[in-house]
Amino acid sequence: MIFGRSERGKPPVEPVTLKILVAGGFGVGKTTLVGAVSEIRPLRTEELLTEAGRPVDDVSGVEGKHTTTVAMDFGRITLREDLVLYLFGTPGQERFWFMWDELSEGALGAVVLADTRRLEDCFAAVDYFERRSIPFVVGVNCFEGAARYPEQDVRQALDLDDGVPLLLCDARDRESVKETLIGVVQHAMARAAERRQAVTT
Ligand SMILES: Nc1nc2c(ncn2[C@@H]2O[C@H](COP(=O)(O)OP(=O)(O)OP(=O)(O)O)[C@@H](O)[C@H]2O)c(=O)[nH]1
Ligand SMILES: [Mg+2]
Repeated sequence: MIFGRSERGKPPVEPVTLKILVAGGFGVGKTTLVGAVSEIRPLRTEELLTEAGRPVDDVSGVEGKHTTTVAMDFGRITLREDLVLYLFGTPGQERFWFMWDELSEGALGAVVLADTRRLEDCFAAVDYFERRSIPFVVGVNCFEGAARYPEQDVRQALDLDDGVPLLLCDARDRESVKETLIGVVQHAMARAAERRQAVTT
């Protein structure tokens, strides 16, 4: 006999779905991060990096990189049976940044991935979310061979507000990425609660 979902004891739960952006500079590991946690085959829009793009596409530090995201990455992860995240990875190269406004529509929050070898590449992403008051955390993607700096130094270099969480992560590791995403959700929820309180007091 086939049992319907509701007959197996628990009533089906309609999950809350939240939209999270994964942003940061060129080649910092955004596509890798979405691919590491997505439970569906991630939608990717990769194009080959070409010889013609060499002067503008700085691959130093990620010499093994042959493709780049031209529109977005899309993935999904169920954090709890009642909480599903839709992940939107942004294109890293500045010439595709016109996509960001579209992608950030309705987003709960964002992860700005940073590579400590090229921190300046994520300044623009930090600025972008600060200006629009979109809650974000900074995820320092720990590439092998990259020097580890004290948290305070990284915060200072990025000129981060004290309230912005800085988390270490490995974009290739599912558990590590999951923790970072939980960090975004918690931070965004806390920010929303603060705002509600500010309105009612
Ligand atoms: N060693 C190491 N390599 C990584 C890590 N994360 C990503 N990579 C590699 O770095 C390269 C860049 O990763 P992508 O995920 O394509 O970066 P991206 O941010 O999506 O790049 P764009 O879309 O072009 O901006 C790939 O070759 C990855 O295999 C990491 O944590 N450690
Ligand atoms: Mg990408």
